[in-house]
Amino acid sequence: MFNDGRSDAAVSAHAAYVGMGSNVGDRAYYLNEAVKRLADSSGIQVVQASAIYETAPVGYTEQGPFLNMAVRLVVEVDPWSLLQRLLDIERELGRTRDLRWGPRTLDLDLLLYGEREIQSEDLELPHPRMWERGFVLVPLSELVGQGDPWFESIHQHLGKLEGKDGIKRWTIE
Ligand code: PH2
Ligand code: MG
Ligand code: MG
Repeated sequence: MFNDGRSDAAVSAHAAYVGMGSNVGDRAYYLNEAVKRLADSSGIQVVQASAIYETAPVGYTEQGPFLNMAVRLVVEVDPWSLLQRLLDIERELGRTRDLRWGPRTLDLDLLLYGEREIQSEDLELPHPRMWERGFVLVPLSELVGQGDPWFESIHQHLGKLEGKDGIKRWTIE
């Protein structure tokens, strides 16, 4: 059968990491609900979740603080199907796209998928902006162990980051 690499016809299990953020409404509800919906998705297992962090907005700063976290998945779907599932969950939970980098109920970013490096119109892996973002790397570093192919890069970039002080462990108010 013709396989363009996007079909999940013969996809085996891969580790994948998703960064999550919310800064509108009941932020913790959106994050928890997203984890549940991911876990309920076929071909997707949630194997570990980081702590939740409260983080100062980066980029467009005239908006409220975010809650950010990351999850480690084992998936048997291809990267594009996983991305589509993330976009569907964002939409199910009320995400609208008004302003790039603006306030959002829920943002789910596919960060890493196995060792894959992909540059396509709809998907770039690793996520192109993750290396400069403490709100991504701090939770991600909880999940990526020493044997992981991305461990060194994550820790190198974390070491260079300024502004990690805008990132605080969050507990229920
Ligand atoms: N997401 C953005 C832009 N800025 N800042 C924080 N602290 N957390 C985010 O998740 C975030 C952001 C675009 O996706
Ligand atoms: Mg994002
Ligand atoms: Mg996004």
